[in-house]
Amino acid sequence: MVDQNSSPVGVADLRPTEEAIGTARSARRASPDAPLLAAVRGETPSRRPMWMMRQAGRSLPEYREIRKDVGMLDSCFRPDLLAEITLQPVRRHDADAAILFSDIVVPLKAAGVGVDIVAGRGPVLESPVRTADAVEALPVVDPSQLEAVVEGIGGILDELRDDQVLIGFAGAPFTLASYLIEGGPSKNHGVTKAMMYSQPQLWHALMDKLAPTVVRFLQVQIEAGADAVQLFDSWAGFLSLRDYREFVAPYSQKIIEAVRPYDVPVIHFGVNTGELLGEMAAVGPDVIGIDWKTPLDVAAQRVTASLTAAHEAGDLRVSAERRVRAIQGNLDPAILLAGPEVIGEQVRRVCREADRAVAAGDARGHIFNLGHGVLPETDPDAITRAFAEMHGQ
Ligand code: 1CP
Repeated sequence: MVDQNSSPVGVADLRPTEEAIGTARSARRASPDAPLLAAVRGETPSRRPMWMMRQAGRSLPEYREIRKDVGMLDSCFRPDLLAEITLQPVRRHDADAAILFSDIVVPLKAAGVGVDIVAGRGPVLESPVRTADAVEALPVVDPSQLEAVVEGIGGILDELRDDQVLIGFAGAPFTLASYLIEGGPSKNHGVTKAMMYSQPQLWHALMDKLAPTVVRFLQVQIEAGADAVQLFDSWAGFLSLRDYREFVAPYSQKIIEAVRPYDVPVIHFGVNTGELLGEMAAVGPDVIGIDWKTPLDVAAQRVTASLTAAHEAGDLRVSAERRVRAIQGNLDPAILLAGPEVIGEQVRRVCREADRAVAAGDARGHIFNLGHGVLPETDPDAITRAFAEMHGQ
């Protein structure tokens, strides 16, 4: 097996100081016994923790109301709005975690990159990044450019109960790079993959440039008090295992290593990643997020098998004691459109599959989530019912 530790990523100097680690520790407000944190440690939580990707946002009328006259990215730099929007679904559904209302392009915008979020479409770049000059010109975000996020997090922590955690997040290298290279949302990520294959040096230069921005965005959130972070490589599932391993994994690994000293759980998630789960686990997250296509017990078993094989083959990334992690997932978001009976049955099925994974020793705990984000047309009451159903078991 290739030694994955010799990658060229220069984020090592971004490892936090003792002072920064101390700042983060005293900023966190959640109790260590909060269900999500207990589940990650493999203890029995007071209830099974649950949150939903994209729980903040489009499905809620109170969100549409507050965002009426404010652009998406503008709202991410208004501390009052980002706090309020983050808290709306937590109040409404009694979620065990708040996910920071932000976007994966926020650190790029903060750093001065010309990017906007176009309604109904997603992030759109003023000029795509496709040349060595463009990569060279790409700024790395400075923490001082993210002060609005820090202030917003303060407002969130003031209101969360101590059994509720705040999850910060960042986009991971492939997903972020795809928006930069394509210039906007893409169906097949063709331009991105073509650059990877035909100009690998340029690809690696872009990854080297992006990784410190991702690390800093995560660090700012953790030092402001985030209790956990999720690294979203949403579109990594468009890659083959071989390409993921060569072009993406070393960077995700370095990013996770750079935030590891804070000792907050790191969740790693992508869509269509059935083939990549073992490799995504090998980059070092505490929790692996699973999309809705693979049953949780099957996914967890795959992760164990893959990590065991990697460890036995001498893969230095995988130590013996880091083999078993918590799993997060994985109700199909479309189930929330299917009526109360189906929601109830399917919530119970996902829990049974997670319990099988834990019983088999393939996971220490389970965080209930969707297999990707809430669909915008979802009835908020169906979401509340799913939370109540899950918590009521
Ligand atoms: O006007 C609006 O309401 C815009 C819709 C919207 C929202 C609510 C966008 C545009 N981003 C967000 C917030 C957001 N984005 C959050 C916080 C809210 C929450 O999760 O509850 C998070 C975690 C993200 C992260 C994000 N943005 C990802 C990774 C997660 C995922 O869903 O896979 C990705 C890929 C993006 C890009 C993006 N931003 C917005 C859209 C519509 C998209 C996807 C576009 C595409 O299909 O490529």
